[in-house]
Amino acid sequence: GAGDRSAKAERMFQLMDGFMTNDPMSLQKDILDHVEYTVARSRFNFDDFEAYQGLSHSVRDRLIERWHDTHQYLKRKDPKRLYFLSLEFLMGRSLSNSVINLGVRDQYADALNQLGFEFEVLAEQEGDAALGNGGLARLSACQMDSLATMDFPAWGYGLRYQYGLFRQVILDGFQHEQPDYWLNFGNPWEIERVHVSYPVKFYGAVEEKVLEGKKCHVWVPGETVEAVAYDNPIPGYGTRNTINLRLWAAKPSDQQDMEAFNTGDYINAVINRQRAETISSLLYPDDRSYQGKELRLKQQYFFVSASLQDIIRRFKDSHSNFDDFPEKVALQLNDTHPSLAIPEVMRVLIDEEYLDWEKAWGIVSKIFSLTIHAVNPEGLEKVPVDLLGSLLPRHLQIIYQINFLFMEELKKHYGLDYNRLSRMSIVEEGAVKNIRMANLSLVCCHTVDGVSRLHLATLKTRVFKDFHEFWPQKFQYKTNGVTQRRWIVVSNPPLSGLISRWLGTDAWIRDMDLLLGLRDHAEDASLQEEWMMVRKVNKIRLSEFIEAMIGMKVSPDAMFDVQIKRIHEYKRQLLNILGIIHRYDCIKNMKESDKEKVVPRVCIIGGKAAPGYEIAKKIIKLCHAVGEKINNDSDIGDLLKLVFIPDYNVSVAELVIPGSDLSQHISTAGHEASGTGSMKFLMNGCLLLATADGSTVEIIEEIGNENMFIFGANVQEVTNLRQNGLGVKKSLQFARVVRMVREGYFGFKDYFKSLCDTVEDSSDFYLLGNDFESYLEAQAEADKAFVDQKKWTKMSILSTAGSGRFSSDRTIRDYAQNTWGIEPCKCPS
Ligand code: CR6
Repeated sequence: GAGDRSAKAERMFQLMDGFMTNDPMSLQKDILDHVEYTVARSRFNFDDFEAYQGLSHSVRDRLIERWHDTHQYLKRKDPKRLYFLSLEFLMGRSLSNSVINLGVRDQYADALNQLGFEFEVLAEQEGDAALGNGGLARLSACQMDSLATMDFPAWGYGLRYQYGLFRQVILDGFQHEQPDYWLNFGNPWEIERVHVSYPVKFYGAVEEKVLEGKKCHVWVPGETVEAVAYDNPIPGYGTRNTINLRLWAAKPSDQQDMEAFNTGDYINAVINRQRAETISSLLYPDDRSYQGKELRLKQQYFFVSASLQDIIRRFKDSHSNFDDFPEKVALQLNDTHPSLAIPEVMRVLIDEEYLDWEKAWGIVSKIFSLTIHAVNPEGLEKVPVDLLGSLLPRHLQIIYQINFLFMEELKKHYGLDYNRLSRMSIVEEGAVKNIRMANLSLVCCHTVDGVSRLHLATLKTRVFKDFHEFWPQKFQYKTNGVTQRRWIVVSNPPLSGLISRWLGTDAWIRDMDLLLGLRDHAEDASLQEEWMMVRKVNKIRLSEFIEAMIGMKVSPDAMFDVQIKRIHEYKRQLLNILGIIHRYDCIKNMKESDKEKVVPRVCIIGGKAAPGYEIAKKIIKLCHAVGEKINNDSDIGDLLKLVFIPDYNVSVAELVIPGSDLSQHISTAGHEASGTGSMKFLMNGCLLLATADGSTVEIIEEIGNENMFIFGANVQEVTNLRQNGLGVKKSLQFARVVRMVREGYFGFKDYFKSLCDTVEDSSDFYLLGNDFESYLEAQAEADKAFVDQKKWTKMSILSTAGSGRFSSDRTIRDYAQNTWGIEPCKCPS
């Protein structure tokens, strides 16, 4: 029952508070206890890694305490909860983020000092949790941080992959993929919940039965797999609220194979059971294309089914019927990956809870919302009907029924407009019949969000034109954001301190709009001086990292020009490299006396290519081949360096971003749905060189054209160029640098041929040739600005000052009000 906290609970509370004190003595004892009893190393003899383990278990205890309190409190209050379903979460490291959000960073640092350890050094021991590919997955992680910080009653649900995103190893300039078996050394940030587990069914057949005079569908599965919960506490900043990210692991089910055991085939029965675990074994490493793979579909249903069983159980704990389900539950689909949740809720309500179709549909149509992250039609998921029908026979029936009713509705509205009906149908007819997951979601979700204003405009006029005409009110956008806790406070402590000193408060850590206050001081000489100092410190740290990683010395006085993100043709790393070749070519042909005017540059590129993406892999090789030439050319010296940072991931980003002067976000306009890397650079006072694509359009509104380097065709121009045939305006300079690659100036002539072909005249789909000239102009502008360090620093301060709108706190507040209908519920401290 609800009631007040019992006397016993009160006593427990006091006791716990007694345990979890944060003075250096208690923390030291706590860390040593964990070294001795949890890690089972002698407290007189342990190394940095073991110290990290002891430390993180000590932090974990504090997380668990708050996490329990939050759950108790929410259970009592029973507010509407948000359930955020995502197949990917790119959490990175947890230690630094946790101690900062818990407000015990300095206490732990002191305690460790007294034990003879340094916090930073131990933090470096932690590996990244890389259960995601790129932007979408890191966005989920940032949003979890904001949900917790703003006291929203929310849960994250996902998959606990045993292998995260592959590690990138570079051999002779080529990318090789190595498995990321990240759980090897244990994971102190998760809590295994062996008793929280649910059976998930696959295959089999649907039988129709009559129960109490009503026709019923009974799905008799052919395979059952158990989903076991692993909970990951997510602490808010400056609040006691600590929410849960629940990830599911697949385990063999006891309900299965009894048959096989009974027939005596013991060995094969055990081996068969092990197969169950493959469902959660690996993350698919492709971030933007979809292949109708059975295992991927199994993953999707597995996590959706387990999550919904959990959510419905929690609801039923305190509700006797489903009438107020929509008042208590909001289900957010992070892209269409979890969209099987829709037919799954219908199935559970109808087949297991015995609601009739209309009633179930009434509920389903009120609880789901969807965020679309894709732009390209190839990115939209399609599942072959045969595959879906064999894996989830009952769901296919339900999807057909939803589609039938939808088609009837459309006919009422449009008459027999068959073209429109076939475009909007959930079922795609053709040689292979497919279920269009986006159409299914659009029909069933009450709200569909794009990830930037431009992205929504594109969706409305292109892929979802028909749906927008039919349901204009369903479509919204929430421009992405990132969390300043991780991307300033954790990753850039010197800047964080500087900002707080100049604003006279650290309240910006929860309210980013306060950064606007920096605008008043942008020209203040002493702020500028401190600002430059901080930037210099971070650049030195980055150059040390580069030297340690690849053994190359770079000068922190040069301009650090950075492009880090997944490698994709549309992101145009190739444009960047061709620009670098041009720069090299210019310096090479320069009179000695002119070289003094050159602004020294260190060009840094990092990112992974999907294992099957040949062109992207060639771009990585080209980067190395060009770097090899430039970096060893004595005519060039320190005027130009090209560095490829291997194995780009969240913790590499945390180090690189604060140390960059200029960052590139140069996708062909209309292709980057939002982009979130740019926001992290912006917050850290790095200037942007960018096209007017995705969220950059909105960044320009905040920072002003004059404080950025914007170039290239805009969306309208891209459309026109493509309609009128490409390659209209191709500069001699562009032709020259492509020819250098083609003719083997950097070696590997045959290998690079197909790469060069992609930008040759009429096949230059991403318009590198068209944008090259204006790209070079923007680069020249950046050089000019950099020479004037006062001007540059002012632009840098104004970048940080204007970055408030790109906090994920703003995004989440908007979702909470306008999509999910949830309110904060703050656990008393
Ligand atoms: N690849 C978009 O391409 C966007 C993120 C997060 C992406 C990117 O522009 O910032 O999502 N899309 O919304 C998908 O993952 C499908 C991405 O990360």
